[in-house]
Amino acid sequence: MKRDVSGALFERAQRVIVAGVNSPVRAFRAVGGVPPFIARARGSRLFDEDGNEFIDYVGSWGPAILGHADPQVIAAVQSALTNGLSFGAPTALEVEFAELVTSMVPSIELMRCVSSGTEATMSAIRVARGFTGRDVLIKFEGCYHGHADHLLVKAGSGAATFGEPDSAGVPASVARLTLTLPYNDIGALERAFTDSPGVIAAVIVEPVVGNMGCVPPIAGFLEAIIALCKRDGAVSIFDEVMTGFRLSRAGAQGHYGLHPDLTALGKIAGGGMPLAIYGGRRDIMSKVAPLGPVYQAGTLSGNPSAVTAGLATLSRLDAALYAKLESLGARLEAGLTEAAAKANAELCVQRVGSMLTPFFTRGPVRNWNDSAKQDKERFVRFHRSLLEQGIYWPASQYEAAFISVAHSEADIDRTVAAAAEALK
Ligand code: KE4
Repeated sequence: MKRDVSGALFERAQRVIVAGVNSPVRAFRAVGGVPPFIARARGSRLFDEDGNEFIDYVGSWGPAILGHADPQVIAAVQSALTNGLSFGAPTALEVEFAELVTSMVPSIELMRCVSSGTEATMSAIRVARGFTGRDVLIKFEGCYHGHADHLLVKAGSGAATFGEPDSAGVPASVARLTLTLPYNDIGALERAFTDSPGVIAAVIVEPVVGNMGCVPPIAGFLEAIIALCKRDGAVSIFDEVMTGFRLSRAGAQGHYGLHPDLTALGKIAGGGMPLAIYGGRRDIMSKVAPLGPVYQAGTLSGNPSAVTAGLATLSRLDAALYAKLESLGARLEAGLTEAAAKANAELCVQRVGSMLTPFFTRGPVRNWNDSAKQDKERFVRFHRSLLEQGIYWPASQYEAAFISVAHSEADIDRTVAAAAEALK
């Protein structure tokens, strides 16, 4: 596959942009090689600067649920742009958008728009701390919630000790306020509340994890988070930046029939434009300035073109779309599983709806320790072979792949055939 133009661009990029990319995973460090520089995208396809065409399973890391450059979304945004890019003032569009989001996700009574998933989770945690007057945060190993300091924390050396920084630049004093527990470990969560009653401000969780690969919750895990928070007066926060609108019109909470206290949304919410949301219980969100003492602000929050892209995207999410995504997801899962069996390859495919991950390890994968056992080299060979065959797969074994409603059964079947070749 010709990669000259991308190679030259990568050289230039690395001289002026950190590692040549504006977000680390794009640098292909986990899989090696030159990342294709994408020129344009349409439907299920990406086209790079060398003219190569790919079937895309990254979907901009989740937003492209309708497929790329959906004509209706593009037309709506083009029209909005002619009215001006940003006013820094309230608009009717934001009201329409917030009314749509709160009608789709019933646990959200009051919300705020921000510009990234990081801002959404960071703000949700701040309002939970302001509402409870408490400082301690619980998160789970393998879950990623954006790059705010208190979320770049790994489990401390002892089981119950508080966190240690998981990135340079994060003060130890900040990390110590974050307790990191194993995902899907109800007992560890119960013990955390028993050992530290009345000090936990919030528990934040990816209700279906995408950031250690696709790891679903075991029965009772999400319910335990909500119940234990309620009992102790802590705030339950579902980080649905990835799962929101992906798994149902009400995200994972709709899929599982649950009501967290607060929710963070992003990615699909803006249809690929910089737009994210945090919101939930009215009594909690009423603490946010200027109603209450918890400050949060943003120059471009809720800007008209991003909100227009969000409205045009969310308004298309109906039962028929989710039925098609489920059918395509099941077809890909079955095809990958069958290809692995024929190749006698140890592969565990985990999927919820249109997000899935093939784990090169014996399953099931229930938590970070399980996911970390993956055969990394096997994944690297798999990824490289798929790319050479025109399949653009997430460049890390710790990511979820996404299917859009623009994917066809022929796309899926071609991907399965490429995977069978990649597994040889
Ligand atoms: P952003 O700040 O990147 O918009 O959102 C952060 C975030 C928060 N919560 C969850 C569950 C997320 O998955 C993310 C971001 N996801 C990654 C991919 N796993 C974005 C890709 C990237 O970092 O370049």
